[in-house]
Amino acid sequence: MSSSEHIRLSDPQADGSAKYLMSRVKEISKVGYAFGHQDATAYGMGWKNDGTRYKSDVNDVAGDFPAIYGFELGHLELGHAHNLDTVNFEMMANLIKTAHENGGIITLSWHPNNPSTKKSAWDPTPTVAHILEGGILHPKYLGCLNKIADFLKSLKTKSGESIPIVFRPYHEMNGSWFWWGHKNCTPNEFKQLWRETFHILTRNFEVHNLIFCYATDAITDKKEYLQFYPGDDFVDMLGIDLYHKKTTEEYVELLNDNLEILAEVAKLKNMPYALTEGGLEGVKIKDWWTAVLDKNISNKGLSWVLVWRNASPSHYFAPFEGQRSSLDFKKFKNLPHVLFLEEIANIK
Ligand code: BMA
Repeated sequence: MSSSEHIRLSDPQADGSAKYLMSRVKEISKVGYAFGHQDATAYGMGWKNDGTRYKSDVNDVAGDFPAIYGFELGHLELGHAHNLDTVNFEMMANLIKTAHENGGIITLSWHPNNPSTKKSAWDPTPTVAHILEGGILHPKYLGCLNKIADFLKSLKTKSGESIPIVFRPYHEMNGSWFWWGHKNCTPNEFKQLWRETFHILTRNFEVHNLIFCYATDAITDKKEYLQFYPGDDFVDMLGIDLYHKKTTEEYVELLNDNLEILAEVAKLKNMPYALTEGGLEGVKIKDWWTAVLDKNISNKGLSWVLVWRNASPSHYFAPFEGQRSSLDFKKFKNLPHVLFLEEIANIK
């Protein structure tokens, strides 16, 4: 059994819910690792939640829901009712509440539009310097964070307790596809962006239910992992996003090599860590879950692995009924060290 009494988070005013979540996250890796899915209950193959049901492709196949629930905040900063992947924010808040009340863990990513050009997060036009304190777009950025803060603070249980969140902003910054990424801003600008965002959320807007997670894309070494790291006072947890894009051999090497580096950094910092995004698009390999994924991540000390969203027949990462890896996914689910909702709910 864990105790959150001695947990310290980067936000000195972090509330009890965030501390308790941190103790659970640490506890998980002592037992195994948890399974997560992005937008698990928002939509899946051939269905979209209209707010009237609670369903997930993962549950349809494996007979249990994921332990970790990824949701995405992109376009909340614009005041839109739906995120960039057409998920309604009010419904998302309800799905978050249910997942939390069931004992699941919530992690939020954020693909904000480029504040300078108003185009997507993938518009690399340099903008970070403009949104920092003193920059021409700083007031606008404060407005964006105000909306994010309001949403985060609105996440409460039926009895009014705050719902803790693993917040994973500005991810994959070592790649250059996002406006906050490598080459589109300097490491110092990135670090400043992270620190200011941290202070604005926690001090100005008094958001205290967050665990801050720093997550890169695939790396070549420890130096690359830490190139944009804002400092131990601003981070609680570490992550890395690793997708199976090329051959199995290449992915096996990537998992082993990158997760070893991640574990080394995390152990030095005494932080929990996770494979914060991953998967094989279309899960084309029948026994991918046990033969590729579990085989290469089970002994790495991870708290979880989260596979990306089941968006469409050409963009999905978890099985659904009849999908070719379904049988293997059930085997994966039944492995004693692989934790789905029922098992994680018992980790107190
Ligand atoms: C990417 C893709 C996009 C999506 C984005 C944010 O990996 O899935 O289609 O908009 O994540 O969820």
